Amino acid sequence: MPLPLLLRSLSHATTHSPPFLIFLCRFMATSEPISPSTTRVGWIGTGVMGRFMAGHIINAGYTLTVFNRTISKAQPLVDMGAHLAQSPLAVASQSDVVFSIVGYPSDVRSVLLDPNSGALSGLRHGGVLVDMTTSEPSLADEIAAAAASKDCAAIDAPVSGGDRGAKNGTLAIFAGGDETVVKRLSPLFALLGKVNYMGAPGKGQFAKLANQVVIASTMVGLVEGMVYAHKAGLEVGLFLDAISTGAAGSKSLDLYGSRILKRDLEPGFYVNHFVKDLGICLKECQRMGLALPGLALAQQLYLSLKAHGEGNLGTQALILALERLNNVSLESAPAAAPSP
Ligand SMILES: *[C@@H]1O[C@H](CO)[C@@H](O)[C@H](O)[C@H]1NC(C)=O
Ligand SMILES: *[C@@H]1O[C@H](CO)[C@@H](O)[C@H](O)[C@H]1NC(C)=O
Ligand SMILES: CC(=O)N[C@H]1CO[C@H](CO)[C@@H](O)[C@@H]1O
Repeated sequence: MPLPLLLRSLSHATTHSPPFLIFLCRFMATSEPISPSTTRVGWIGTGVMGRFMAGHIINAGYTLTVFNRTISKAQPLVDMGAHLAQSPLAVASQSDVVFSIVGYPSDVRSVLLDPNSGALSGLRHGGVLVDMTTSEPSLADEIAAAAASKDCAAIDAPVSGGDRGAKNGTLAIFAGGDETVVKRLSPLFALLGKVNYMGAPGKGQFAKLANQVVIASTMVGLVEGMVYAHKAGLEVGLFLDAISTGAAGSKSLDLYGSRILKRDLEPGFYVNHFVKDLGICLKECQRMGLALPGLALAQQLYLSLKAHGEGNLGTQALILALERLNNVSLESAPAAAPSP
C-alpha cells in the first residue's frame, strides 16, 4: 500500500470503526505472503476459461469460493471442493483475493462494482480484486480507483492462450496496477501461467487489446492460406504441417489448424467475445486517432459470422466467412489443379 494511502487509512481507522488495532492486524495479514494456509481465494465466472483456471487454484490447496450466474457451470468446481456463494459480494466477504473472468465490460461492472451485490462491497480492507476479463482500460482504471478508496487494491490481468492455455496453466497474463501487489500475487499467477507486469491500472487491458490486434490479422492470414491451398489443389493438412516450422508458423496455427481441418468449431474462445474485444480495440483506436485497417477488416469478417448465427462458435469458425466469400468448402474434394 502506498504511504499516503496507508496514512489516510490509519487516520480513518482511528476515528471510525474498525478500531485501529484490528485494522493493523488486518493490514499485517494482507502483507503476509500468499499461501494456501493464509490466503482465501474467490472466483467469479466459471466459463470456458475460468473453470480450468479456478481448478488449478483448488489443486494447489487453496480454499476457493466460487460464483457463477449459471450455477451448473460452477458444479465441477464444487465437486473439487469449492464453496458456492450466492453473489459476487458473498464471494468477496469470504476471500482475501477475488478473481473475476466474465463476459463483457457490463458484466465486469456489475460483478465488481454493483453496490448491492458486487464484490468490492463485500471485500475487507486490504483485499485484492483481480479482473482477468478482457475489458475496457478506462473501466480498469475506474475499478482501481474505487478499490483504493476502500483501502483495497485492484489489478487488471487479462490473459491470452485460449482454453488450452487455461487447462495447461500456460496462459500469458498481462497485469496492470500496483506493482507490489502484482508481485505479491505471483504465487497465484504462477498457477495460471506467466505474468507480465505492464504498468499502471488499465495497462494490462491495453496490452491484451494489442495482443488481440495481432491475433485478428493472424487468424485472417491463417484461414486465407488454408482456402488458397485448398483451391490450388494442395492437401491442406500436409500444407499446414509443412509451414508450421517455417516463418508462417504461429500459435494460432498450432491451436486451430487441425481443429479447422477436423471441422471442430467448438469454442475455445467465442466469436462473440472476440467481436467484443475487437470492438473495444476499434473504439480505442478511434479515440487515439489510430488507423488499423487489418484490425477493422478482421472485425468485419467476424461480425459476418454473428450475422449467420455463429457467434457461439470458436474463433476458428472464421474459415466459414472465407468459404462463403468464395463459394468453396474445405470439406469438399479440392478442385482439379487450376490451369496455369
Ligand atoms: C500443454 O501441455 C502439454 C504437456 O505438457 C504440451 O504438450 C502442450 O504443448 C501444451 N499445450 C499448450 C497449448 O500449451
Ligand atoms: C458454388 O458452389 C456450388 C457447390 O460446389 C456449385 O454447385 C455452384 O455451381 C457454385 N456456384 C458458382 C457460381 O460457381
Ligand atoms: C456472472 C458470471 O460469472 N457469469 C459467467 C457464468 O458462466 C458463463 C459460461 O459458462 C459465462 O459466460 C458467464 O460470464
